[in-house]
Amino acid sequence: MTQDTALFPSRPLLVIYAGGTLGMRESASGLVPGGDIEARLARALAALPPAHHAALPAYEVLSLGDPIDSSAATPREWQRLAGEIAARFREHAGIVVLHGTDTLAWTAASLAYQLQGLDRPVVLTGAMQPLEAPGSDAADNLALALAFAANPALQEVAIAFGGRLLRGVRARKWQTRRADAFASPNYPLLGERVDGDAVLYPGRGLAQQQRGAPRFELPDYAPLADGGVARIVLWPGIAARQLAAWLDDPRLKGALLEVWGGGNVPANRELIGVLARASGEGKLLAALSQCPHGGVEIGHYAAGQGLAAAGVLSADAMTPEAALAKLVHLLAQPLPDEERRRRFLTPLAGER
Ligand code: ASN
Repeated sequence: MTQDTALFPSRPLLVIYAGGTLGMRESASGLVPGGDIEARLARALAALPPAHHAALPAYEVLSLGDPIDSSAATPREWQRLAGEIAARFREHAGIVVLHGTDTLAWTAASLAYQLQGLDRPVVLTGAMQPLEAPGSDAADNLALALAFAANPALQEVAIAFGGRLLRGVRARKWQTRRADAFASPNYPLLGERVDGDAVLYPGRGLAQQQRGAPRFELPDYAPLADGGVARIVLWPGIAARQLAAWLDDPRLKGALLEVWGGGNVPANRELIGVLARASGEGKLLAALSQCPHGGVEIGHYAAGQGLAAAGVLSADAMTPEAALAKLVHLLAQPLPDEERRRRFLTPLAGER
C-alpha cells in the first residue's frame, strides 16, 4: 500500500454538485436547478433516521458554476467534471457527483474513460424528486452514495441509485418515474443496500480486475462536442441517402450504429457503400445491437458481412452511452487509426 492510499481514508469526501432534479426547485415554468446546495443537503441528511445520519462520513461541497438540467450536458461538461475530479481527488477519500438522471449514465461512462486506473471511489447519484419534495428519494440516494464513496475497496466510477450500486460504464437510465431508475443490463450490480448497510459484492469491482494506479487521460473534447460523433439507430426501410446525410458530413469523425440482433444490417450494396466510404475517410464506426441484452458478433450471419467489409467495429455488449462516450474519448486523442481501433476493442474501464 502506498503512503497515499494508507492516508486517504481519513480525508473528507468531496461532493460535487453539477445539477439535476435532486437540487431543483419549483418555478413558474416547472422545476429548475436551485442553489444554496450545501445547507439544503445538510438539512435533508439531518432528517434521516438518527442512526443513519450519525454513520455518515464527513464531506465538503463544491458547486460547479451554474447547476444544469443534465439534458443540457455535452462532452464539454464531461471533460470539465473529469478535470475538477483529477485536480482535487488526492485531497479526498472519495468523490460524490450530484448529477441529473437524464444523462447521468453518459457522464459516468465518460468519467470512467477519463479517470482510468482510479484508486478510490467516484460515485454519481441524483434523484427522481427534489430534496424538499415529500417522500423524495434524494436524501436516501445521497446517503448511499456517501457510504459507498467512503469505502476504499471501491476503485472505479459507479452510480448509487435506488438502493443499488452499478458500474458507471455499464449503466443506463431505465425508468422515467420509478425510484430504481437505473439498470445494468449486461453486468451484475457492484453493491446494494442490505439491512441499512452499503455492501460491496466481492470480486465484481475493477480493483480486482485491473489493479488501480491513476493513469488519467484528459483530452480536449471541445472539437467533438458539437456533433463530432453521431448515434444512428437503423430502422427497416432506412435508405442509403439517409445514412449518407449523417456519414458524409465532413464534421463527423465517428458514429455508433445501432443495428439488428447479433449484428445485422440490410444486405443493400448502396448502404454498405456509404459505410465503407465513411470508414475509408478515417471515420471511426462501431456497431451495437438494438437488443438491450447480449452482444454483437459481426459476420455471424451473411447479413452482417457488410459491416465487417466496411470496417465497422463491434461494440459487443456495451451500452450505447459507453460506446458513444468511448468513441468521443478515443477520437479526442492524437492516436493513429489502428491504435484507436485496437483500444475500442479492448476493455479500458470494464465497459466490455
Ligand atoms: N431532467 C432531470 C435531469 O436530468 C432529471 C432528473 O435529474 N431526475 O437533470
